[in-house]
Amino acid sequence: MSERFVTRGFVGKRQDAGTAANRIPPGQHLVKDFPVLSAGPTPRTDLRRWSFRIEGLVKEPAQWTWDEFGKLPAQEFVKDISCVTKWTKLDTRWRGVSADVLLEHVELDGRARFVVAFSDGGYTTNLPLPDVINGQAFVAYEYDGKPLAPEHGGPARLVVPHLYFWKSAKWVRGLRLIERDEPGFWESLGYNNHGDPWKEERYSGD
Ligand SMILES: Nc1nc2c(c(=O)[nH]1)N[C@H]1C(S)=C(S)[C@@H](COP(=O)(O)O)O[C@H]1N2
Ligand SMILES: [Mo]
Repeated sequence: MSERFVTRGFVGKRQDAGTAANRIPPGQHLVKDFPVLSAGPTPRTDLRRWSFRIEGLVKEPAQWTWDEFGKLPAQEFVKDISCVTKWTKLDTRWRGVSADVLLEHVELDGRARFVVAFSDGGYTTNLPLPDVINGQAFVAYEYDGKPLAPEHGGPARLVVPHLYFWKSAKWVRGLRLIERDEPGFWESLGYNNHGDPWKEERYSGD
């Protein structure tokens, strides 16, 4: 009787662990907390002066103030995230605006192939345009039902959950469309240009 109980509990736990394990990319471990990784100080931008911009290879740049950005159609996103320093966090819950919605406001030049996300403080990261569209990237301003904390990129950050988290630019202020790829901050310091955690694209040459 009690033996059966133990067995059932054990099987149940194993199934849960198995499901989570399928969601952890190679070489990563699960965390429950939310580590902060910033290359410099946390910028504090006055929301009255904040704007978000889409520029570069577009017919006309698009720009929103903080109030305007808050009126764009927003969605909830629940995503697993993986940092190149080997932590993975499951089911992170964000609210923000899909990059698809933002890009609807511009007419892309046919030469646009890559995107550079740029941030307050000077951080940049580069992405191929196909990794930014079709529901794969969003600009988040809430985390877990609360305004995004400054250390995690508030007031707003890019989130690109299918790539290592350095691609998710904190304090993001815009996206620049370009024709030829340009390495961003970490990419020019030896991180992989693409950063797919399932392929362990950690460093240049991986
Ligand atoms: N602007 C900016 N964005 C950034 C960074 C940074 O230093 N500056 N660090 C990147 C890295 S390496 C990681 S792992 C994540 C960390 O996000 P978190 O501090 O919210 O965990 O943000 C990314 N975005
Ligand atoms: Mo990172």
